[in-house]
Amino acid sequence: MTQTVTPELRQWIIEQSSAGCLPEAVLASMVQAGWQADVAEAALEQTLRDHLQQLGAGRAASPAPVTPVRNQVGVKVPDLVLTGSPRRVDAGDRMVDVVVSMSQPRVVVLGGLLSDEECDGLIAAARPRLARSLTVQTATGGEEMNPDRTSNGMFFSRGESELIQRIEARIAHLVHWPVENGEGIQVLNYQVGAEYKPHYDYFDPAEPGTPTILKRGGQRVGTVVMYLNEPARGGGTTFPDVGLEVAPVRGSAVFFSYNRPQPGTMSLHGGAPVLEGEKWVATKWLRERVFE
Ligand code: PD2
Ligand code: ZN
Repeated sequence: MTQTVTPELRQWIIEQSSAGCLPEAVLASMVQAGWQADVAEAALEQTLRDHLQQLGAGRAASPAPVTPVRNQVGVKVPDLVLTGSPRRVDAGDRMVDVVVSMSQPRVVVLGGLLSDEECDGLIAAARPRLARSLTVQTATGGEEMNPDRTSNGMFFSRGESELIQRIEARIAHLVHWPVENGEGIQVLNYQVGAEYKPHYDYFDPAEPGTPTILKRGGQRVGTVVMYLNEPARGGGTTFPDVGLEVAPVRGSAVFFSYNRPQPGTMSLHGGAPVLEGEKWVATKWLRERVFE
């Protein structure tokens, strides 16, 4: 049976949201009241979008919608819910600090995502498995040694240990994205002089190998780079389009998302050369769909 979205329902959605109810809570109430989840979600998104547009008619800029946004082909992207500008957000098993939040590009810097023990545990488990980093070669769909990336790295399998499971569950909770849509966590080690030149994490749609890569989980739509130690100088994560550099602070992380595989997302980013000391990071890439 098709359910029709009535003006009364739209009014109710606006009232709940204006009273400070999070979109997730409004959605849950609608489903509990008998609305089909997909109908309820579409009604919620459309109503809030229309409402924001009306509110924004006389204003300079309206706030970005807090429900996961969809791109032009209907793809949702991972995101944190930062309605009301909270200082800290719930990551399931711990609270995490919101240090910086930027909408374009979508970038959120998080403090205290990992404990010191978790950082050390990741480094210890990764160290014996390090090899010179490869990158996915979009020309063929294979992997290649990339001179733009002079770090050593390794991949954990998803869920391969209790520590990995715990971190994956925390990220999934934080950015509202299923664990199953994540690639295995990658750990990178940069020595002095090593860097990762600016690049996009999504796969270039113009490259011939991209369709093959996309068969497994679709596009990358978000990235979490977690800092496991602190180089004495250098090694920040840069976003050249907006002149932003995120300092590698142990236990903190930078999350960024890109709702379409295009430079217009301004998600160009790089790992600046390490000038003193060494740098350890763990990267989690998030895909559109289940990544088997
Ligand atoms: O290590 C970094 O700061 C960094 C920079 C850019 C990591 C990545 N990209 C990545 O793993 O994609
Ligand atoms: Zn990257």
